[in-house]
Amino acid sequence: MQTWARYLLLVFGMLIILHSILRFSHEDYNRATSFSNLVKTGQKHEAPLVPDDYYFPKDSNANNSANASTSANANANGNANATLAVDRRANATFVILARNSDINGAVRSVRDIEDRFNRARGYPYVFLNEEPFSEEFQSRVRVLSGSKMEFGLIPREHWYQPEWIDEEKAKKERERMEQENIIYGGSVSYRNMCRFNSGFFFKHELMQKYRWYWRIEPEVHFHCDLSFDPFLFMEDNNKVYGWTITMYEFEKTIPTLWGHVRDFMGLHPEYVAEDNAMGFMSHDGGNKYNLCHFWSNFEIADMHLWRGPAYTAFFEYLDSKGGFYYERWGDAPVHSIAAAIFANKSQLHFFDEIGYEHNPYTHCPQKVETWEKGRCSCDMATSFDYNGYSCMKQWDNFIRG
Ligand SMILES: Nc1nc2c(ncn2[C@@H]2O[C@H](COP(=O)(O)OP(=O)(O)OP(=O)(O)O)[C@@H](O)[C@H]2O)c(=O)[nH]1
Ligand SMILES: *[C@@H]1O[C@H](CO)[C@@H](O)[C@H](O)[C@H]1NC(C)=O
Ligand SMILES: *[C@@H]1O[C@H](CO)[C@@H](O)[C@H](O)[C@H]1NC(C)=O
Ligand SMILES: *[C@@H]1O[C@H](CO)[C@@H](O)[C@H](O)[C@H]1NC(C)=O
Ligand SMILES: *[C@@H]1O[C@H](CO)[C@@H](O)[C@H](O)[C@H]1NC(C)=O
Ligand SMILES: *[C@@H]1O[C@H](CO)[C@@H](O)[C@H](O)[C@H]1NC(C)=O
Ligand SMILES: [Mg+2]
Repeated sequence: MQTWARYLLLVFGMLIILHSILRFSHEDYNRATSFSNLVKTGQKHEAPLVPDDYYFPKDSNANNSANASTSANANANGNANATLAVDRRANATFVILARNSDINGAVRSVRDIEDRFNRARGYPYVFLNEEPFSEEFQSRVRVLSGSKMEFGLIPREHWYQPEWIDEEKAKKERERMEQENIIYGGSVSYRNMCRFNSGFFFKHELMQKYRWYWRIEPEVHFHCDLSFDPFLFMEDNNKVYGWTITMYEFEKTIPTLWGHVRDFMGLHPEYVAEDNAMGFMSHDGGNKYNLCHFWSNFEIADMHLWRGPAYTAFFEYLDSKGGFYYERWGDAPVHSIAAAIFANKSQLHFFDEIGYEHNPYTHCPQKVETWEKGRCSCDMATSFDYNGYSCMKQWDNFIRG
């Protein structure tokens, strides 16, 4: 044998020995490299996909909406029932909360959603801010789309810390959380934002004329062509809350939240849906919260859910406890827990088709056909779904029953 070949063999042998040692001594290493994990990419969850009926004819994205519906009638795609979605439009809007300083990120997000979806659909936008949007902000996003765009000022009482919050106590808690390095622990404006997104955005006058919304943040990315209308799919199928990423919440931001949720459910059993999704968030019948929630920087949802009596009472109850300021409750756990208890589990929908990125995480479709159909720019292998910090496993188990 050649000398180099012998060396190669030796190195290879040592690698195998090292691998075996690591396998037995490090559980994580074993999990990350086991054969089943390495080949599993592509066929993990069995999430139901949006039926072909909802896909537009193939060329509809290349045209503006008026022409698109003309070609749709010709049924260019050969879909048996493409008309299910093409000529209809939902009572829906995009909603983007942003500061004037978020302008570049807002432009990128609108550019993405226009290219991947809305150029062919023409849904309107509502931008919200606690300060007036600058002329520059307005003109730089307006230029991106022919869709209607409205720019709203948030009423003071929907945004700022209420008078009845004990500022001395709130300040002490902020300082403590900052010392503990809790993300945004010292920020008042972040708390205003979380409370606004939890209880007020759907009350804004510009939002009143709509039933459905798609929440978009500055600096997010849409990685796949969306050749179906998620609003219509949700409306037709009695869905109320759509999401793409689910993960664990930092417990230190919500120490007392779950206790208040339990108390509320005790006070108002009439609001709790029969076939709810409590089992996704608690493995002991609701006693302990497993911290799973939907990442609410992406949401497609029915505002009837937030405007109805159950959520209205729920938000008022939580708000009265002061936890948006004394702790740092996020709109993500508040919305998620509410959707899980006030809606039936079949009304919560995971959109595998929607490639979505909000730094640092990306959801990329997990089926090759979906990824190809969407001409996705994301890497399936780095999708967040089965990251150790994701709650997708809990969702799968819950849905499987
Ligand atoms: N008008 C306004 N919008 C805000 C303010 N703070 C946050 N936002 C918006 O609220 C949304 C969430 O804020 P982010 O700072 O992105 O919070 P996050 O997504 O939890 O954290 P990041 O990881 O930093 O993105 C985004 O749409 C922001 O543009 C604020 O003080 N005023
Ligand atoms: C449809 O497309 C044609 C040619 O691309 C264009 O001239 C026309 O204005 C479009 N129709 C509408 C209603 O936008
Ligand atoms: C645009 O729509 C017209 C029908 O109005 C269709 O004939 C044409 O092929 C479409 N263009 C593209 C690029 O798909
Ligand atoms: C298309 O869908 C509509 C609405 O569900 C239904 O009434 C119609 O029969 C369907 N048409 C075909 C050809 O399947
Ligand atoms: C859209 O929904 C809103 C809120 O439910 C409602 O007030 C409005 O009348 C609806 N518009 C249409 C055209 O159905
Ligand atoms: C949930 O499902 C039950 C039984 O199917 C039904 O009675 C109830 O109205 C549903 N609740 C909602 C909010 O749709
Ligand atoms: Mg963000």
